[in-house]
Amino acid sequence: MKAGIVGLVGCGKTVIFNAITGLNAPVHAYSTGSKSETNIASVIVNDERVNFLSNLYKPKKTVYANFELVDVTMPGKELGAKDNSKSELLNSLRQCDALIHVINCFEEKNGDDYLNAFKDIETEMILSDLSTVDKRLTKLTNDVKRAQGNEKSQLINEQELLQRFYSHLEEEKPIRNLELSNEELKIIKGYTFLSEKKMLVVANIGEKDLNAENNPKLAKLKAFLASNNIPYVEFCGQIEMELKQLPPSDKQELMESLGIKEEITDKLIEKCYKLLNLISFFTVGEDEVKAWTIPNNSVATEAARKIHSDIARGFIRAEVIHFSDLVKFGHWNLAKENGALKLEGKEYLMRDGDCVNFRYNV
Ligand SMILES: Nc1nc2c(ncn2[C@@H]2O[C@H](COP(=O)(O)OP(=O)(O)OP(=O)(O)O)[C@@H](O)[C@H]2O)c(=O)[nH]1
Ligand SMILES: [Mg+2]
Repeated sequence: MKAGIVGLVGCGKTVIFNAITGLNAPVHAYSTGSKSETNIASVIVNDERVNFLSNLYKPKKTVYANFELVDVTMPGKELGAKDNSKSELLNSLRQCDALIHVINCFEEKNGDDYLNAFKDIETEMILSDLSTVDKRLTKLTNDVKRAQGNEKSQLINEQELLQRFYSHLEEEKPIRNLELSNEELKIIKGYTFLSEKKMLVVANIGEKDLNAENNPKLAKLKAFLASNNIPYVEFCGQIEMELKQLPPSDKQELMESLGIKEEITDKLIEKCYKLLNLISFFTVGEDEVKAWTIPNNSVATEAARKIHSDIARGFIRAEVIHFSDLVKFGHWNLAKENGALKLEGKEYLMRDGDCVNFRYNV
């Protein structure tokens, strides 16, 4: 999974990036803020289940899922400023599966500003999509004229859908808010609309607001996000970044004294999994224990394809034991003897925590 961090200049994107990755990328005060800089890192998805399986099998290799994070500096104060670095920036965000939208709530401002900050970025993404749709529609007008038969009707379908998008975006509404059928989703699969991406909002709060419950300054932003079904979390980026640099024992102590229950990395990754409706399955053995990430509602062949297209192509059966049964019986064979192993076919709906051995033949 790949998440992109967005937000206005100096809102704490790089601080949050550092807090998640434990890296030390230069923050705004030390960077010029005028040129576009990109920080990319990959963090391991901490999963107790993988730890357990690794202990059980003592494999040569243990592979956790990966969470890739992209942080880009907003060039210039003016978000609307037209320059190449901005389109470069938006392009790197287009490649992401989800967006983490950071809002500066650590500086003293009135509550409206937080919501405005959110809307500024949202508008930027909407305008970018509007321009994509506009260009495509212009091209489609010509293509539709030339095309015939089946191709023509496909292009007309696309045209109608994009016209719907256009009117919606023109009202400054994100594509995310439109209800789309599976057919429609298929049509736009090749596009990477920013305002369609699932988004998680991080209120980057000040140190002194750390344990302030129902902070009135945040009320307006929270109400807006709730009514738009956009998930929201609060972090103090600065403290989280400092925490990450500490040795584990000191970290635990400081977390307790500050009343921080869960580390930012785990919490954000968990939220992103939920946001994208992702689940994990595991392959286990003496050679390797590995976690795989797939969309919820994937069937067995889709899970198999994640490993290798050959396994999906030559799929015979999936031998499945759920993680909880492996814990219960403590051994694959014991679980099998007790009837916990199921032989599943191509259409089997994968569950979060399935441990799978694919039988295939190519
Ligand atoms: N007090 C306080 N300061 C913070 C917090 N988060 C970020 N800052 C400060 O705000 C400034 C900007 O933080 P950055 O993380 O560089 O912001 P950015 O969004 O990456 O900025 P650009 O990349 O230039 O767009 C830095 O001086 C940080 O130290 C916070 O939670 N509390
Ligand atoms: Mg930055």
